[in-house]
Amino acid sequence: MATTPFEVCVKASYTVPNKLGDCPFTQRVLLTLEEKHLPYDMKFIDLKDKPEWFLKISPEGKVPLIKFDEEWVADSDVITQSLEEKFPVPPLVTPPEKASVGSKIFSSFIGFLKSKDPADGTEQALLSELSAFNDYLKENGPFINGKEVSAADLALGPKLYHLEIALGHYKKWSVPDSLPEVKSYMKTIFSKDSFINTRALTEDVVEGWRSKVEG
Ligand SMILES: N[C@@H](CCC(=O)N[C@@H](CS)C(=O)NCC(=O)O)C(=O)O
Repeated sequence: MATTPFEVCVKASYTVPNKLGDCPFTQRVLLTLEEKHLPYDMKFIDLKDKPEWFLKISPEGKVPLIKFDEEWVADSDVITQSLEEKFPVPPLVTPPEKASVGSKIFSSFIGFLKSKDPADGTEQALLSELSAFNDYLKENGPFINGKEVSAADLALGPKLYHLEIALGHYKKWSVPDSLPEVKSYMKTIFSKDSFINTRALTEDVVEGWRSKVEG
């Protein structure tokens, strides 16, 4: 068990100084640290005005970044896999055959969010991904790997949180009652302590998607 907190560069809030912002990839890393009971210190990065020191350690200028053995490591895929290798207990491994469950939901959400034409099929595309996920959860749930939360849930949960807030705000849309397994999955993930400790403010999620919707 590491006792020195991990340093993590995270997106800063747009609305409140020194507060965690609205990056689902950052939240995925923080959720992994929380679920593994590993301490961390957040360094808040203003992505609209990136400090020089951050650009030096982040070649792509992206968050999240974590410091492992004096070296900064980028990308939530790489970081969460390393955390699993370094700290295998409690295990969060999702079996490879289940790892991509729900993985098209985020891109179809963005397609629908950006769409200006209600008849272009983007809402239907999202509904079809959510419906497939609903069927999967009914058979295999409550989590992607069954009884216990695993890495795939920690990647998907923050994306569903963005979906709920952004579509609610910009499209007055919510997951339909005909998909009860998805609704209860979201409720369960969103109410975990690890999620509450690492979630973005609603205002930041709304602000974060504004340029995609209005741009
Ligand atoms: N593949 C990366 C994606 C990370 C990413 O796209 N982060 C966004 C914030 S959510 C970012 O830092 N964007 C740079 C910018 O906005 O300038 C990961 O999984 O960590």
